[in-house]
Amino acid sequence: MGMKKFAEEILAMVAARNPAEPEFLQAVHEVLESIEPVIEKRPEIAKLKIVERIVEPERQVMFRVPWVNDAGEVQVNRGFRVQFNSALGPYKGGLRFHPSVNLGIIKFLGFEQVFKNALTGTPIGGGKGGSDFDPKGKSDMEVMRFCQSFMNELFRHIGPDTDVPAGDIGVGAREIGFLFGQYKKLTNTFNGVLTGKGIGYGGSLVRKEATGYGLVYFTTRMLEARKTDWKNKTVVISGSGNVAIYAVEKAQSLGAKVVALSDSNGYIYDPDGIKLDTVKRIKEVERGRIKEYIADHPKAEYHEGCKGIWTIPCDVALPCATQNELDGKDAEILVRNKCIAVAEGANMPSTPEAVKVFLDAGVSFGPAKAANAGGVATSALEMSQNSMRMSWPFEEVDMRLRQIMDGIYKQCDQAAEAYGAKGNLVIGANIAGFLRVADAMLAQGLV
Ligand code: NDP
Ligand code: 2IT
Repeated sequence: MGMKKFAEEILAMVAARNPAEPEFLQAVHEVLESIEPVIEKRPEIAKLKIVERIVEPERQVMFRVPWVNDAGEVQVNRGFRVQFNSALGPYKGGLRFHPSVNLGIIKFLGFEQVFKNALTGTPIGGGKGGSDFDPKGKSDMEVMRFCQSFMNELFRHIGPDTDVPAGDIGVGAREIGFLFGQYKKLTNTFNGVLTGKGIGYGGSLVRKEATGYGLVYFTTRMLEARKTDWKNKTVVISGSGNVAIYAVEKAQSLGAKVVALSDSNGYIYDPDGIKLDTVKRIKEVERGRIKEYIADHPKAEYHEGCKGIWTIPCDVALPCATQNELDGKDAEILVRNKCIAVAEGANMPSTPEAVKVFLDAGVSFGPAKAANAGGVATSALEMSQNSMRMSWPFEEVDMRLRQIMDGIYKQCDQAAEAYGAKGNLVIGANIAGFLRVADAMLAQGLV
């Protein structure tokens, strides 16, 4: 059987078994395509059905989340936790609260998480969860009641040695705090069951900054491979949430000029460089909209609609908002504008067509499961500190984060070269991540 056929057959099987889950299929497709040469080299992988097993989550939980809004009305949302793979450690991955959440979205995120977590080299399996709850416009008390109800079911499925959730879109320090409080109340235990906790009650320094900082550390290696660095580079970053904000902070500290940010309504362009203090105030304190930036900085422009952000000429683009936010046409514009590097802070922000455009044009491309792994890697460091009942200083966690991102870059680069795809970090990340998980599954038998 030709290898192409092997991948195609598994993909057809996954499509038939998981109808109406386009994002999950998209994520599986990319990995299957990349690992074809591994399947050829390692016959035991096909024989023991490692790929067929890896595309099937170990466990999927869906549950009702009833809660009461400030008007006294009963609301009903749907909760999810997909425990995808525990070959390397307890399930680990974020919770996403966003109206677009459904099982297929959580499965794509969980699937990606398995390989991302493997790349970090830390002992964590992969999982993801969330809800179609929309925190936008809700009061703190509404968010708290929702989080408590969500945890009233989730608590029986998680634990510090079983499954350790964290944040993702719509889930930050506030939500983690409410979730942790309810978990503690229900189980009468104080442990590291969640990461991204507040610093005062078991959180790790640098976790808040980690995904954005890690993204920039990874991109630094990509730029180095082109014999250049961040100095005087014009950078476009989409989104204006946790990942985007700390990517801006680190890129600016290394001499880059970040000129744009966005949210789901539109984008801002500040040719003088984004003033991050303003963005932090609007987004972290006031929970406002990115267009409010213009009130403080009248020389900046606001444009309705978030797609136009990719038409701004830049040297480096960091998509940090959501899946499939950057398509083939956007990629062509970036290439035409002489963009030299794209690294994914969000999960799967580039469509397959966009990835192809970048790779064909020789743009350095850092795929999400490698480039944004700094967040979950630092979550693993939070778990270690919790287990030891210790906390490391900022500099120590930051140094470990930097080492982990360097290690991920090296693994991806080397795997790509070893399998005949020098410079292709997509193939490198998929192969390096897959091999770690596959070898652990082979060692552990049929479970
Ligand atoms: P936040 O909720 O803090 O911010 C999300 C940002 O993306 C907001 O600016 C939001 O705009 C925008 N956004 C979300 N959904 C959409 C959409 N459908 N269309 C346009 N814009 C959208 O989330 P994070 O910063 O934590 O997450 C951003 C991305 O990074 C996600 O893909 C997430 O999976 C990924 N990621 C996060 C990690 C983490 O540690 N937090 C780790 C690794 C990856 P608006 O406010 O208008 O909704
Ligand atoms: O996509 C991701 O890696 C995250 N949202 C972070 C997960 C985590 O467990 O820290």
